[in-house]
Amino acid sequence: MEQTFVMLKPETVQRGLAGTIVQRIENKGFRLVAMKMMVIDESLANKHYAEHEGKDFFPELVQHICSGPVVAMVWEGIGAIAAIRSMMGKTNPLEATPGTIRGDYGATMSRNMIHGSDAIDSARREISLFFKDDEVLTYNRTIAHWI
Ligand code: IDP
Ligand code: MG
Repeated sequence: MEQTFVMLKPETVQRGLAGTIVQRIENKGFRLVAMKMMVIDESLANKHYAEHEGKDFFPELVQHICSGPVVAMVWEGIGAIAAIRSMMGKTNPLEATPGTIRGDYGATMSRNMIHGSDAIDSARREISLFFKDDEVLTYNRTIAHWI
């Protein structure tokens, strides 16, 4: 069982697509174990995107992710990290396959709708940046064995 950090970026909230995208991940069968709306401050944005510090797009990236409410979530399931990355599609929405989230709803790199952790280590790191331990829930669903 894996946990992954997923964030719906400000453009997704502004465009009224948050529910649609949450629905897609729910429909796939993954379990939502934490969720909150928040406005990210610059310090958290810098930490979250630390691997991109120094790149030319970094200042715009940080400025944008702090520009309005986001939806931060933890999703759980077998192979959840890679599977949700696959559902997201390529970073550049113009290259993302139709049927993926970015392929269906995005048009530019800087407004590509969704963030998802790319590995076990980054998932752990990102979850702990955004959520306290007791905000990530443990519960069973009776339909689990049908998924
Ligand atoms: P990912 O979100 O698919 O993991 P990363 O390479 O980790 O992609 O980049 C983080 C975010 O930074 C991307 O989702 C995108 O919004 C933005 N980004 C990445 N590369 C560029 C770029 O070349 N120009 C503008 N924005 C970029
Ligand atoms: Mg990334």
